[in-house]
Amino acid sequence: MRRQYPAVSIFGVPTDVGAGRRGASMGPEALRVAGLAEALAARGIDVADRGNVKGPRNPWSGPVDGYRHLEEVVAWNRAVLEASTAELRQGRMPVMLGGDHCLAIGSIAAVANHCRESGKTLRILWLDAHTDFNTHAITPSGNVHGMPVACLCGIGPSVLTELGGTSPAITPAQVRQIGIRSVDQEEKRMVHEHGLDIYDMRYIDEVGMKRVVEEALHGLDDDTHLHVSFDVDVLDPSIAPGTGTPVPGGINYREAQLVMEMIADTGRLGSLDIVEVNTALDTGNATAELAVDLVESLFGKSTLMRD
Ligand code: 5AB
Ligand code: MN
Ligand code: MN
Ligand code: MN
Repeated sequence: MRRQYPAVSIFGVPTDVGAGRRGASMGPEALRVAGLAEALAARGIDVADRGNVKGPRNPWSGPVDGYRHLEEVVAWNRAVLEASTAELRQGRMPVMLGGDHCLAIGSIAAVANHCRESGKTLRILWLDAHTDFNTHAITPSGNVHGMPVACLCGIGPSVLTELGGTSPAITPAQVRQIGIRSVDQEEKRMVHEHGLDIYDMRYIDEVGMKRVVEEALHGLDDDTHLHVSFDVDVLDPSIAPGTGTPVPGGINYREAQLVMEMIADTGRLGSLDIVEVNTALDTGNATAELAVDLVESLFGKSTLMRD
């Protein structure tokens, strides 16, 4: 039986101000060209493409006090927060197409507020090669796309930690990170100190993806809002080359599909980011096409169940 999904609202967030390489700003169009909206509509989902949220251009300047482009990152995230909040209030599912991963500060701040208002429990699945838990004091790059989880947990500049009004927006206990294989030296200390639940590649190798996802999804109930933040660099670069910070040793196609299928089975998906698609670095449009394929599984496509 086909599962019912809420109506989906797609937004492009063409930012690369949080990244260290240009080109993630082309991600939204790449995902559209790969047929994201059509794929969801073909699954019977009510889907509206709301176009792009607006933000400042990339000044391409260096870090100031440990942050690159902080003002621009804040402006983009205000727009994301506003767009997500409006859709959640209408009972729709916001799907944010990045763009670099800094946009998760706004998208998750909106979801966290929504959960507080509606009495739901928030669980965040962070699919990524990186933990994105840097601060201005320890970042090796100044790039804010390496900091969104810390900012959401209240560690960062007040313009970002207080973006949604409540700080911290979330607690580390709400987050599960899957596919991790690149954590900076000082960032390691941070994630241990804050008790992040990290399923790194070694753990995935040792126990298998099925058990990893079971553990990451443990404790979900009817009142859980599940937010998936899908950084395409979680995938192995051999299958997803179009991303700005590729790291070898990522999850393979079947592992990625299994994650998506198991999330679909929960029926609790409430919001989604698809980020870090960088078409300037891609082979054709392979990475966006793969992301769309995986999102179909996330929305219930399966081998044996009829649609
Ligand atoms: B992404 C790095 N840790 O902070 C840093 O792609 C990379 O959103 C961050 O996960 C990668 O610059 C950010 C070295
Ligand atoms: Mn990331
Ligand atoms: Mn990443
Ligand atoms: Mn990246």
